[in-house]
Amino acid sequence: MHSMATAWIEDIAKLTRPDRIVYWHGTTEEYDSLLEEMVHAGKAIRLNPKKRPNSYLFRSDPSDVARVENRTFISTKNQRDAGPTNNWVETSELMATMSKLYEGCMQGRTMYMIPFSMGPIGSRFSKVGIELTDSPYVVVHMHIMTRTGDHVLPYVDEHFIKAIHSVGAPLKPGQKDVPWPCAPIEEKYISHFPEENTIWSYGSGYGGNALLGKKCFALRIASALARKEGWLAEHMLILKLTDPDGEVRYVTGAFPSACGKTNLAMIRPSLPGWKAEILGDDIAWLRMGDDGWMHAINPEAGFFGVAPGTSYRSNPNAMATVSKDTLFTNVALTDDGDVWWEDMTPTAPDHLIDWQGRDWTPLSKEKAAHPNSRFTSPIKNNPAVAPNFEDPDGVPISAILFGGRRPNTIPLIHESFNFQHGVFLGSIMGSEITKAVISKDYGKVRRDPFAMLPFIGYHIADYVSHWLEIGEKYKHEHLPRIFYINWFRKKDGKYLWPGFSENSRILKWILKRCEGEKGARKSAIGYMPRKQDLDLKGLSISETQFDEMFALNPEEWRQEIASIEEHYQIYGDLLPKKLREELDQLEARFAAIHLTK
Ligand code: O2Y
Ligand code: MN
Repeated sequence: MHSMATAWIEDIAKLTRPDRIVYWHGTTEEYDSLLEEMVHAGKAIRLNPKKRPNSYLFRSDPSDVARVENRTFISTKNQRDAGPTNNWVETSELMATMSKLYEGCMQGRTMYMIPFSMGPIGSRFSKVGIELTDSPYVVVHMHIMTRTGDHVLPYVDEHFIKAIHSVGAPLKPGQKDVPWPCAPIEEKYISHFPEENTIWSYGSGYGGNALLGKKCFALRIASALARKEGWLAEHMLILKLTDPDGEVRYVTGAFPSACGKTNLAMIRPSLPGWKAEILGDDIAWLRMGDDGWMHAINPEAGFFGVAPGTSYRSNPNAMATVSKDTLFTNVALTDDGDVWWEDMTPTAPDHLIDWQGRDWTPLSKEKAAHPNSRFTSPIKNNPAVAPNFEDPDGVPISAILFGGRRPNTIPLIHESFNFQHGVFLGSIMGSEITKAVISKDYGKVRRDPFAMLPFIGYHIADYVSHWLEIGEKYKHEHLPRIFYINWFRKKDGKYLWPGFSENSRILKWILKRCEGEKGARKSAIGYMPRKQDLDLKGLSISETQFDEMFALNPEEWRQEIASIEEHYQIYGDLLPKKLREELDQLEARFAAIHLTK
């Protein structure tokens, strides 16, 4: 162990005062026995091994069910460096507040020391960290989501990421523990110190708040590191596509939530002869390779996927992945010891135990599984995992896909004019605010630039500038082409595009464009396919339907430009000039169409 790591662990142990410290070596035996311990302690339920081998169910406290953005902080010395999209507290002030909370916070508990690698161990792309946590739930999840254990230790040097996590619920001598200890909302802190390579999390045991390798490290801290070191840490899937001639290409894609990102990452193409394999469903680290291509790795080793909505129809590969070796959180339990969630099957079972441990029938008013209930499975269990998933050099990226859920305005697919215009498309990404969210903003667009709004670990203006600088620096290299997708355009309340496995037809067009094939017309917003450019064989898409999917309605675009203008206000004076130029040019192109009419 590096001496800096030893000293740090000793300091944190002195501060938090756990009853014992356990070093996680990363073996299957430890994993099995920790789960056994949790089952005995009433913190986990072993599922029926005949139905779901080597799988467990956890139920969280009802108050601790998701990431807590209003309790998530980017702490820097100067507020300017965190920017307008992050909650900021000055470094020494936040450290003082949290040190007070950490004092004795692990009393009565075990502190686990988990060395972990984000990315294949030893790859030049990868980064290592150590998470100290008093949650056995976190330990078994980190075991799946990252590469953990002794084999990481040789790579721990002075640059390791220091990640501390406590559920914030010390136990007095003799005090009985609860199944899911956590602290009240106002005491939760998910704090990031990008200038110190440090994450301090307190009070929540759930997902992104507690599995610190994921959003905290691989996105927020890594995005700040990436800026310093000249690469990109992005909220993107990585997909490998092989055409019928055996030609292999890779794409990455960033989408706001509820846009089918996991389904696309696990697509089964409808086009004959095409194969899709998955490298990642959530996070990609991208950097230029020596071959002049931008390469991507997935820093994670597991999926932490949303369960509700996942079914053999929507995502058969996900269903196969979770058929064994899976940890479930907040889904329902069936009478035969298996799991269930909304839309897993066309009809619900007659009786379940819901995510809060209560009897449930189809007549119950509440959902059986929490809407943010999760499955945690190793990526290698996905039947379509790419065999080169562990390649330490990553994979060369042909295209970057951006997108959003928009019932109007945005066509099914368009390609940016160039990389800079592609960065503009990333900066204006967003989805329509739906009825599901009761809000005065219903029908407006919620912008989520690069799907990174909650995950940029520094000033958003510096983030988009960094993208633009990458474009400038590597303009003579093989930069990925950038596309914008909207699977969700509607007419009379009905989706115009069938989606799911038919999306392979759009992927085919994207790859043809990357190969330099013409197959497109220039429009005011970018390049779009004509009907003859898309492989629509076997689909019945009428001329009218096609035109509706690609229509650019001038009035909708007038509103869109105004809405982008409004969104750009968050940058204040710091909006990069190149983005302003792109918006002005977009407006001018629509004005020119108007004049020619
Ligand atoms: O609520 C949580 O803690 C999970 S959030 C999450 C999990 C997996 C992948 N992406 C996300 C996200 O919020 O983007
Ligand atoms: Mn995500």
